[in-house]
Amino acid sequence: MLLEKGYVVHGIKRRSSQFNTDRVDHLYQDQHEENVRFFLHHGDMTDSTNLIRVIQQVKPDEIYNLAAQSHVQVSFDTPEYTANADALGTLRILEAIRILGLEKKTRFYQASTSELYGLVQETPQKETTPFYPRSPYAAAKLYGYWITVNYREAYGMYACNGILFNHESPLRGETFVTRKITRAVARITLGLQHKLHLGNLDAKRDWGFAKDYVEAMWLMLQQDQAEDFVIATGRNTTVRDFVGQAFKEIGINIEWHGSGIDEKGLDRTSGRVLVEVDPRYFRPTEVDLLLGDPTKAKIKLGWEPKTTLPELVAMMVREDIKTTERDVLCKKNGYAVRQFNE
Ligand code: GDR
Repeated sequence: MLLEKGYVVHGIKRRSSQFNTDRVDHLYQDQHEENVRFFLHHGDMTDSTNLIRVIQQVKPDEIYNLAAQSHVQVSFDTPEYTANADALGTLRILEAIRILGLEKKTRFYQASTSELYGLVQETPQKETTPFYPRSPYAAAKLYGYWITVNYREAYGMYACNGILFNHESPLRGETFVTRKITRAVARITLGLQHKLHLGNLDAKRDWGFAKDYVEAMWLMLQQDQAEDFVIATGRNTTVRDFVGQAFKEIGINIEWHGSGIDEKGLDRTSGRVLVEVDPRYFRPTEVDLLLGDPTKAKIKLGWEPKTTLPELVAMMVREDIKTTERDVLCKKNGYAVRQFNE
């Protein structure tokens, strides 16, 4: 979106022994050509000196801090790393802006999250709803939220929080529930997978389309004054319903049988079991229900979501079928394809 708006964009990527840029490869520009507008620097949210150096080199007008260990369940396994990257990482960027004297130049966007609401205090959730984090991820993000507010108030920085509810797209990481489902639907229909194993089917999420949501992030940095905003659709759905909608895209009607860990989703026509519950995916503390109220964003930013959930599900299944067709071709010709479907 920023490239389309004519921005020069600098991103930070972590070093890995393999290429890890799949999701931005379509934006790649050969660095030897003229008028390159997209750059990637090696960096890490746990390394202050690195962040200071990159920000010193680039002197950005806007920083979007979307970097995080962002998987809620993984944060229970790696709580300290999550706190380091997500909480202290946010502080490191804010401090870098201050150390470099960029307080009046650089505007800062913090990717805050509906996970802050955690245990339900009020629905729908809005900017004034109290927070109650339910995971090491959410607790780390709580620090990120408040340190952003504090730097705005203490140093007059243009720093704001977008409290974004779940936002999905065909580029979503494969282990988040929506993409796990749409990818499984594609792989099941093309014969690369037999079943889909999921955790809590009753969880309700307010799912929107990431492409609509990035427009809101940008708008938040174009105002006269920095403020915090909830970005959501105002509608929610259970994981179970999402599964049903995704299978419908390939002409399968799912019928649910049993309850709790014995619940199963069957293909109504063939009777074949396609979905099973695996308690390994249950979280020690769960966020049962998220439903956002985006009224403030509508009034002050003129922002509204454009894409409905059925459109989003259809898009994700369609794209996963394309990728899976490529995998099927590879497999047929003796090349290895990715097996992980966790
Ligand atoms: P979430 O997204 O935790 O809301 O955080 P996720 O898609 O991981 O889970 C949504 C809900 O689905 C339930 N669930 C499962 N989740 C996963 N990942 N895998 C499963 O097999 C499964 N089965 C059921 C979960 O328990 C949960 O209730 C996302 C992340 O992108 C955060 O970084 C971001 O801050 C918030 O959205 C907004």
